[in-house]
Amino acid sequence: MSPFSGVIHLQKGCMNMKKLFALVLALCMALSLVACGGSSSSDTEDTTGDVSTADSVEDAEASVAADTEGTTSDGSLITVGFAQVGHESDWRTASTQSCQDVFTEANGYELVFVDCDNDSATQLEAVRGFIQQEVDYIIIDPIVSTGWDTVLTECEDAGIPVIVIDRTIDDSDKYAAWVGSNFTTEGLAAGEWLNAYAEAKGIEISGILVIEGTTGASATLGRTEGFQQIADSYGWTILDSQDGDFTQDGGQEVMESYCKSYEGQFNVVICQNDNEAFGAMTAMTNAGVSYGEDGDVTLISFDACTAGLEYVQQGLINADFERNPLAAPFVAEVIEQLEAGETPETEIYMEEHWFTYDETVSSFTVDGAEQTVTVVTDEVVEAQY
Ligand code: GYE
Repeated sequence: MSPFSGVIHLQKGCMNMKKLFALVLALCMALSLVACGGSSSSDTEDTTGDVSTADSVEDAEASVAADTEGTTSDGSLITVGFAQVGHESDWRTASTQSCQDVFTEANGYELVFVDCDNDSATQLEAVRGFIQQEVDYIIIDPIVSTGWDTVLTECEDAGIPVIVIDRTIDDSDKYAAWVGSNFTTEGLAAGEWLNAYAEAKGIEISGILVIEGTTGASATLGRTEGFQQIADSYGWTILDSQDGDFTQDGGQEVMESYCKSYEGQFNVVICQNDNEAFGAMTAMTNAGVSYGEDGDVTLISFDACTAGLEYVQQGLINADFERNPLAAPFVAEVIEQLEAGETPETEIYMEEHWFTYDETVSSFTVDGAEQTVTVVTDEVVEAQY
């Protein structure tokens, strides 16, 4: 990754007429105040002061909240273009909401939001549209992990810093920072939890079916890779692994076909997000296959959104591996650092938790690192996104 913020600031200063005009206006106002004998402080706050790296969402949120009026030295709003993946899941809704809550006018931002409807061409178009609009910053949650270098070079040439959130870009380093978590770790955790759970319950894993997320998404690649590593190490059989596109309909469709093709051959289903799990549950119920705490199938999911955790609490999903969707406060902090001419961390990791319905497995290890498992209670559900 290339922290090219310094260069960008110079270029931004040269090219952004809107800001230049606002600066001239602010200077005139300041001069007229001095002429009247008043102080030079204004309603708008210069927020280009020191910003520390957030240790938690709360810290980052507090930092954003503290800067509620005008975040540039000239008092103009900071324009942020966000090329969002789409609206395919509960997780996605929470991610969008996080940006809409943080990048408000009250916080000194103008948000230009594009829902790319899970279409990579639309996402590239959205980014090019932001360049034309001369936004100040671009946020991308990349639908797929490749095909980015050309458009990111265009952003760099235009002097617009890009901040990548959640999914990763694997074929370009032309962005200022990435905020997210490690998908492979999520897959590894799911695998090691399953091993500990099967041992504790005396379950012999007969066959595993995986419902993958969108093909080419780093979320899919990492979760698949992590779980596969564990399956290989314990000699488990993965019978099939098909794309459910991170949607409820996709999960249901794939599970319906699995129930027909692999009848009686599987006792573990891995859904790479909660919405797929909801669809798979419907398909299994319709096919007379029981799942969860008292069922024949151990059902594992990822994301841990509120609805997912409710099913975990009821013992219908055995375990859920969280992905934190609340990246926006961290992104705001990155923007503040760039505004201040500082170089942000290039990789910012958010904390995540693993959830289950009872104490059967309260901890396990991944690559020697101790992992704790949270039992879902009403309070846990309520606190979730
Ligand atoms: O798991 C899924 C969403 O990129 C982590 O995308 C995200 C994934 C998430 O549609 O629900």
